[in-house]
Amino acid sequence: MINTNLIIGRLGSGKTSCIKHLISNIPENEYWVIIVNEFGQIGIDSALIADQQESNTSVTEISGGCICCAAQSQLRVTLTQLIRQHKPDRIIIEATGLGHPAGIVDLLRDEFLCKIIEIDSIITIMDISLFDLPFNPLDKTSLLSTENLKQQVQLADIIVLNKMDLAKDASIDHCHTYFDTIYPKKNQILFTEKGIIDTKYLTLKSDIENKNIKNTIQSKPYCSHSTLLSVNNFTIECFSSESDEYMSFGYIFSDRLAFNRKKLEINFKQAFDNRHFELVRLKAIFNCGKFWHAFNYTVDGNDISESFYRRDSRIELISKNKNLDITSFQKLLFSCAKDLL
Ligand SMILES: Nc1nc2c(ncn2[C@@H]2O[C@H](COP(=O)(O)OP(=O)(O)OP(=O)(O)O)[C@@H](O)[C@H]2O)c(=O)[nH]1
Ligand SMILES: [Mg+2]
Ligand SMILES: [Zn+2]
Repeated sequence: MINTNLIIGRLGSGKTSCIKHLISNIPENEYWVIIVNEFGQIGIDSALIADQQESNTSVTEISGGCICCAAQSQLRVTLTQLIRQHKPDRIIIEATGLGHPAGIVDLLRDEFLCKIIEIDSIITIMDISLFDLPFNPLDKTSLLSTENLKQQVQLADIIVLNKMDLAKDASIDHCHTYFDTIYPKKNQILFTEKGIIDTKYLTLKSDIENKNIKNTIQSKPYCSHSTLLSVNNFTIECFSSESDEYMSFGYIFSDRLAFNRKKLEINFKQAFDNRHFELVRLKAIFNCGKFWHAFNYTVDGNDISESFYRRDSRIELISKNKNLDITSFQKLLFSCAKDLL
């Protein structure tokens, strides 16, 4: 049986940051397998994690929909192959923030996977800003009232309240008041920055057997398209997909194309400010000439860091506007590489 942790949480809450920290503190003599599930088809997180990959970890990506529905059979095959190949001491699965966490737990406990997977602590990472205002159970518009967040809280053995550097004074009090109403009580509630938690929390046994949580979220079929564009002799792969209330789209460019970092920043900011785009997430890695940069944008902040992944430039965006005209974003993006003009 392989000890397995599931890390869940909303889009951009800090799941990948947490995993990056955990693998830099992997106990000696252990080998870990990390599986990152991404909603879009391109996948950026596994490249970011692989950036600092240690020799005692392997990172695999399952992109293109939630692993409990669209990518279910892929999860079974991937898990079996990785276990056979690496005989890992631990598997950590990062679920997509747009998936169905209870469905993933059901899948890990199905008659086939329950024979090889032992579920250790399920960790839910939440933005502390969810508690900027006190939670009012009558307020149906509150994010905490959504089925997805309720599921994430119910499933968790450990709650990680992340982005404490952005916390308002009252947030911690509101948060304790909220968790006092949750039964059964959580094993641990941790307050963090950058999702930094001790690896000891991974080894706690999950209480999931004692919970009867059924996935009540109906998923719509996941449909995706990919095309190849040729611009000035450069081939560009374009992807788009949609499911439930989100759509994602993105591009992969040749490593030979250089982009202007300043222009990218200006255009990304403009796109986030543009109401029509309704962007909720942007992740990218770009060849910016001398350096390669990783761009990581959420609705409440962004950061840009140097990237050691240099195989190609890639970008993935998630929008709430399913009628979004992607070509207007595409124009902005292509204008950042002089060889595409
Ligand atoms: N200010 C602040 N930013 C943070 C913190 N933790 C993570 N971030 C930033 O939040 C953004 C999203 O972090 P990720 O770790 O990629 O979040 P994620 O949950 O893996 O995102 P998805 O996989 O897209 O759902 C990045 O720009 C991080 O640098 C924190 O404690 N404080
Ligand atoms: Mg992530
Ligand atoms: Zn699903």
